[in-house]
Amino acid sequence: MRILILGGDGYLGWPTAMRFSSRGHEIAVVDDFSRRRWHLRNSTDSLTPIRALADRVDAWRELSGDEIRTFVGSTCDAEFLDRVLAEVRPEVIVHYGEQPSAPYSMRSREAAIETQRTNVLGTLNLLHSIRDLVPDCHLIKLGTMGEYGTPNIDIEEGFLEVHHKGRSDVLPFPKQPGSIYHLSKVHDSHNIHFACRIWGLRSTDLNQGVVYGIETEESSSDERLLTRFDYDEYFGTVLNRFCVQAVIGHPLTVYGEGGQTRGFLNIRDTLQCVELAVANPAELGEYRVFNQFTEQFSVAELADLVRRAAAEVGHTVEVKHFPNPRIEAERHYYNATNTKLRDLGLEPVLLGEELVRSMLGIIGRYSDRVIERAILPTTRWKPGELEGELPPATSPRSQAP
Ligand code: USQ
Repeated sequence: MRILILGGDGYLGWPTAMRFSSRGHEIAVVDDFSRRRWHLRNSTDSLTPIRALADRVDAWRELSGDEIRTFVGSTCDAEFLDRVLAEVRPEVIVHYGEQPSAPYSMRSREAAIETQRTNVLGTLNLLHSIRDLVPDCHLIKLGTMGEYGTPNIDIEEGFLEVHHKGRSDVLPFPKQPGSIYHLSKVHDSHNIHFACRIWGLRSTDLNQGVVYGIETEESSSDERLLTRFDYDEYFGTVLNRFCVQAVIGHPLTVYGEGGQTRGFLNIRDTLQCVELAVANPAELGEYRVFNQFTEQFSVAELADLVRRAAAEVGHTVEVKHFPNPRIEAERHYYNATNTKLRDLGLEPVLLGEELVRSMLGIIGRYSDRVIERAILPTTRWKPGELEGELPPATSPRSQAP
């Protein structure tokens, strides 16, 4: 198949490109290197020494014999996107090309606007390009479990059967996201659903949980193929951050009580899920949602797991509760459904001490690259709160993205 991957230079996009290429598909990637630029502005970096996209593609060609085409540009640029779609004629588009960080989206007005412009308008632009150039194409869009928030009822996969005053319907599940970033994904979902209902496009919205892990089958085969691994306040996800903190002897940064519960999955399972969505496409006119996570954990449970696994390989780890910079429930009900991908054949890689120990081992190889300054949170959901309890935030003006 001809598969176009948006955000193909990223944490998940690059391993996805290699996976589909290794399966014999024709792969093209789009990226505008915004993640690399955000890091440059913050003076932070990936833990793993990632190569330039062109070098990765060269290394992949040398090792696999397969070509990955690259297009450098933004999803917000209509002319660029139309040109790429007209040239590639994709049968599938996997869309990771968004600003993915909740804290980044909350750091300033400029960052909030940049996040929603990139995510909401970039995707709206894409929907128009698909409608006009490749209307049969299957759009696989990375959404997030955070769209639902933490309701006091079970979370269903995108839709809820509602009985109201003697009538019933299946309606989009109510959304209560907790950041401007998560909110941008809610707006995306509405726009994509609309495009499927009104224009007859087809899409799978993968409401993904928090991803952890470093290596995939392809990326571990040669150091030049490594994917990025973020651990900083903005782009590091919680388990990846805890593992880096354990290796360098930094106290684990549990925000608040640590009862925040989320769905999690290994990076290897992200690839498996996207492959399953490609192999089992949505029908024309269909908008479907898969909840893409394999296990639920609280933040405190993860901290304890990392502490125990690290102790076995000689790291003494302190778990510390920091004042929570976010506004979120720290003790709540959480029970989310995730049967659709399992029904399609997902075989999860489950999290345990052995897996954490293997992550700690890989992180240890690069521990001299850790920038410790990047670890503690400085962005507060409500500016002015927690003054003096966390490192001082830079003034909103100097935080311009
Ligand atoms: N947390 C800590 N300590 C830390 C970092 C985070 O206690 O050092 C807590 C947060 O307060 C939050 C939970 O861990 O309650 C998860 O935080 P996170 O930064 O790992 O994940 P989140 O902000 O929710 O965003 C990440 C990805 C995003 C994706 C989302 C899936 O960055 O792209 O959409 O996970 S989900 O969480 O299911 O919405």
